[in-house]
Amino acid sequence: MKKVAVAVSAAMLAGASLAVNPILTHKYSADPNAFVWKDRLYVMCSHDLDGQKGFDMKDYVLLSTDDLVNWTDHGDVFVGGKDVKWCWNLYAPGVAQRNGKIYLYYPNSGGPIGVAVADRPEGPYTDPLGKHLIGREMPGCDSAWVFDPAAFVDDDGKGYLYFGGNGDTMARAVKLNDDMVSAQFPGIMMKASKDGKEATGMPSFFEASFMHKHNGKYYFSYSANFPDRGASIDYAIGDSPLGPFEWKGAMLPNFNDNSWNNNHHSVVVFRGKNYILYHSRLLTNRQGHGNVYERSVCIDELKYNDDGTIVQVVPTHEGPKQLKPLNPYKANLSVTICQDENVKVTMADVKGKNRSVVTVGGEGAWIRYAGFAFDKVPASVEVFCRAKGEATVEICKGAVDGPVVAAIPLKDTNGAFAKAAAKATNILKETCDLYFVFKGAAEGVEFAAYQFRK
Ligand code: FUB
Repeated sequence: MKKVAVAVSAAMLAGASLAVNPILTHKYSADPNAFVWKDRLYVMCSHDLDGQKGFDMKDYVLLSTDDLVNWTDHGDVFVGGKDVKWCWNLYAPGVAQRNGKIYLYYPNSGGPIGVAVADRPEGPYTDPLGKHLIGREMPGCDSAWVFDPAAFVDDDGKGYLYFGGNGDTMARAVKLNDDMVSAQFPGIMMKASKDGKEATGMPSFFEASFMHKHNGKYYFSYSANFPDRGASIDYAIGDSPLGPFEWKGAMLPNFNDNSWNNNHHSVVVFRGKNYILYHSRLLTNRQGHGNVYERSVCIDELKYNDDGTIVQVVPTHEGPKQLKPLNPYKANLSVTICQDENVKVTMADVKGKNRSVVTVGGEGAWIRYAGFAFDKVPASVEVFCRAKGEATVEICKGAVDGPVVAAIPLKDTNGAFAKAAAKATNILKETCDLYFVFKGAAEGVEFAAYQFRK
């Protein structure tokens, strides 16, 4: 990704340091499908390519967090043409889990829809059918766009797949069989009544179907169309996964940071609170690109009124509060990041394991890790890197030009990942953010992990 034009200095931090939206700043991401796996929040996202001029996405990027502020970039976990042979233009994904397996539903652009299976969100994924699961030719699946799959497994274990696009009568659902890789036909048209009138379709339905359950009620949400509703995320409430539904209006109206362009969302409960994930054009706009095809995923809290309707979401730059601090004394992955500049996340062989690591773009690149709790004054800190020349990892407190906590010299590591360490200073028993700033011949340095020592 091109360098962010904005440098974070101590003077700027008063406002900027609090902002954790968008949740990923070294690549563009869109169409977030959030789910909880083993008490960790995961988000499978479309991966908008730098500078793309249309929706040309080739893979999905997987993020996860346990504190809502530092997000692990697991890399591009599902690649069109590689993990699935017949699909190469990956639009919005949908994820379900059942019997300890992950089911990933994906469209090839505007359709058809396939399914892939894995033992964990990071994959590897296999394509059990070798062809699509849902196509326009299948009974009741004649939506204009057979895309934007959203999977939902009800409390009774029954699975559903929602999809479709481009018209009030184009939202569809199929029941999934227990194997999650076959479905029951015909597909069913999703309908909601509006203003007391009989339901003939989903009012102003455009794309981005999603289903969630709250207090025994079913919430079907979707992006409404531009002419009627300005691509707001609207919703309808019903008593069963297939309706009947009553239209309730916008849960996430469109907004300026999104350049009033398309949106796509999901809703998730994590550690007792409700969240909405959606995309915006905040990062590309901040970078001065203003490219509507470079989207970025954001998260905010979602609240309900007493009558079960949703309090309209006002997108924030701050995002939710950090749920728990980072532990500086454990081995932390370099790719669990709050914000960064001029770095990439790439795959590398680290001690025999194929893992995502940070690759530094050049001198001055930095990574912010938010909210460490130092319960004791640290004596030293070590990083695990692969380097080719002489560089320094400068760790600064609170800002890229904040007090220097450590300056760790890196030397040529002869093609392998190796430890480098330095004395730690300037840290008390305190909670603070740390910036890892790369100096010297830092371009190409691969950074895997770090750990403070007491
Ligand atoms: O990301 C490509 C398409 O844009 C998605 O499939 C739609 O929902 C919209 O977000």
